[in-house]
Amino acid sequence: MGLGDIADGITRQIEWASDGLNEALFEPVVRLGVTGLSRAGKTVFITSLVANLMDRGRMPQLVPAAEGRILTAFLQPQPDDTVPRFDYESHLAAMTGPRPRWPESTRAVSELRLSFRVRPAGLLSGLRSPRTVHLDIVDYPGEWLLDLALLDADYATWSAETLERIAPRPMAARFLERVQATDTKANFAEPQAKDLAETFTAYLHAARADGYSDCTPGRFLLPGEMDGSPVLTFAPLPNPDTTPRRSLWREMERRFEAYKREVVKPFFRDHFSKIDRQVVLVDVLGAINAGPGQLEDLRRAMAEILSAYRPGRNAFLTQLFLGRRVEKILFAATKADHLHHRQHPQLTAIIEAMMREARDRAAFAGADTMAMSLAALRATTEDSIEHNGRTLDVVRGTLADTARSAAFYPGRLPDDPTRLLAPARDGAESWLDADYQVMRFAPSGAPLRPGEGPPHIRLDRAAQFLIGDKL
Ligand SMILES: Nc1nc2c(ncn2[C@@H]2O[C@H](COP(=O)(O)OP(=O)(O)OP(=O)(O)O)[C@@H](O)[C@H]2O)c(=O)[nH]1
Ligand SMILES: [Mg+2]
Repeated sequence: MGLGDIADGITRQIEWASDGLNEALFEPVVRLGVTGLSRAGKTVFITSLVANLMDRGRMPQLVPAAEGRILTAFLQPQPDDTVPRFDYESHLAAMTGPRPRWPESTRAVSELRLSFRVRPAGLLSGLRSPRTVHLDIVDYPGEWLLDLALLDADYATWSAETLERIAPRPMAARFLERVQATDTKANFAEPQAKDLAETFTAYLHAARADGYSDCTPGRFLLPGEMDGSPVLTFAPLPNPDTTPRRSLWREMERRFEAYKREVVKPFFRDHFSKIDRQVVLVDVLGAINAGPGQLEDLRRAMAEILSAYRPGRNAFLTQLFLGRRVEKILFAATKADHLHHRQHPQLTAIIEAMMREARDRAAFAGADTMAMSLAALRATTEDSIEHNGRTLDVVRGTLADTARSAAFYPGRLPDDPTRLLAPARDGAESWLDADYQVMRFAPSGAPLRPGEGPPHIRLDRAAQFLIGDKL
């Protein structure tokens, strides 16, 4: 044994000793950020993760569970008294009950604390008593996430970019006509502002229904109690050469700034500033199915959101993340149960390529990142069928709309992700090589077995990456 080894051994023991002291004083809290646009799969992910952490029979890849060191996992009152509790029981009952269905789209923020009693790992583990670790998770409507990108923009820039981007979209025609007919230098009048905001909101709803991701301001889609208030009564307008006082443009600009200050900042300050681990859920398959325009839109929206994690990008955000950094970021393509597992590597390659830009920036900020494909709640089984003399790898499930059982082949994803991402970037109108489809399957409804959570794909590997080292 060399001198180095001895010294190493000593410092490690000292670290252990001081760890023990800290743990006696504090119960460590891991705050997991579950990030994703609307319909990405956040609520399903949180519900299934919690269920599978409480009953760990389907979590072999979560090392502390496999080692039998998690003694119990139980729900506790959440730490923030003013935030509603995540309705875990209702969501789980909806998905695993006798008439299985997916949870409703989320309309407000909620929070959950899951606490673990764990036996420490390592040589001295027998000498140390079990410790408590808390996992805090927040759920929120995905629409609100996009607003993170607004913090960087002033009204003139946001307006110009938005008007340019939506110009080719048919559902924007009515709003753009209104804009054409508007004199932005004229004196401000509330009915005109209201009309513009309503027409713009109608466009946002139509765009989202058509699979577009970039639908800001997010609260226009889900206003809640702010409905009709001035912070939600503005719209993008072209930049006039002069902006007289009391003009429509000036007041719209003021409201845009108020929206950022009164709506966007408080949300991110309250819910994003303390995050240590982050999972970014992306419905890649849904976007591929919607078309090249929607895939490119999704890529760009995610890149914008994630660039918020780059230090120095914006004074407010730098302040927000100051002194803390997200240590691990997992990029996950959700709903992978729509594909036979033979196609999962291709799906993973696509999300990896899509997130490259964002991932490099996060890596720059020192985070450990990983990409994978998963299904938080597996709704299908795999099969192979003969079709026109070929064997097709299909998935089987119950269709959500008709309750009929169906075998389904979604199309073959290319081995090289640029086969999809390049035409999307270049503005292609449809996919050349293949036709992609996504079916909406209902949750399977098979009763949960004792000691097991709902079926999933790779949720245990996701959990190991995100929190395995903390347990
Ligand atoms: N097959 C399958 N479908 C899923 C899975 N996860 C989510 N889905 C589908 O995606 C839809 C949206 O999932 P949610 O978890 O509600 O999405 P969200 O991110 O919470 O959406 P918002 O609340 O609108 O922000 C569900 O209603 C399901 O149809 C999955 O693991 N497998
Ligand atoms: Mg939700």
